[in-house]
Amino acid sequence: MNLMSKNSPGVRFAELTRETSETNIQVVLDLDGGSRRDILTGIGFFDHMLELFAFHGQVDVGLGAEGDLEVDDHHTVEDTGIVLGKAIREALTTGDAIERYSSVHVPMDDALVLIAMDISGRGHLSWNVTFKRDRVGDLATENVREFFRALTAHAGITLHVRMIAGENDHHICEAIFKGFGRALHLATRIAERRNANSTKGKQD
Ligand SMILES: [Mn+2]
Repeated sequence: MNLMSKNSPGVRFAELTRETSETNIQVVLDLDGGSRRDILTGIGFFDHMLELFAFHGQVDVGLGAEGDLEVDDHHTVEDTGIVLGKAIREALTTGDAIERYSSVHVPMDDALVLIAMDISGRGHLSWNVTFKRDRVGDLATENVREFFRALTAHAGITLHVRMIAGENDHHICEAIFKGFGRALHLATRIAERRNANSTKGKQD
């Protein structure tokens, strides 16, 4: 699953493996990639969502997860969030000042969501989304929140996800994952202005 060359200077890149009794997950991430993706979690709809995140986030992602799906999808989805969150935090350790803040409104047919983020170093998720169904494909809709809760906690991102409209759960999920990708892309751009994101002159 080696998608890109490692140790190139200035590349905002991370490669992580996390193994527990419940899951075994590997991630490679390049924040300045070109949307190359190699994603397999064993949960088809979740793969579809992670593909949309990578495409709209303009990041290269290699992700393989083997989880205890015989139990259910919870551990695999949550632990994928943990590892992806850690990879985002690690890829941002080049010390470059970044824009840090971003917000996007993303429509997907009937669905419309607001995604607002602050790469503050503090993990926080504010979630205002209601689904109609318990599952979309083989992904439990309750675990979409668990994914973002785990990711934001380990990435150190403050994230607000607000569903403004939406009838179809597939569309709502697409709007959320596309929106998260687009917001992450904007917030991780190198800042024009030095000390761009805090009056404290450092990440506060
Ligand atoms: Mn779709």
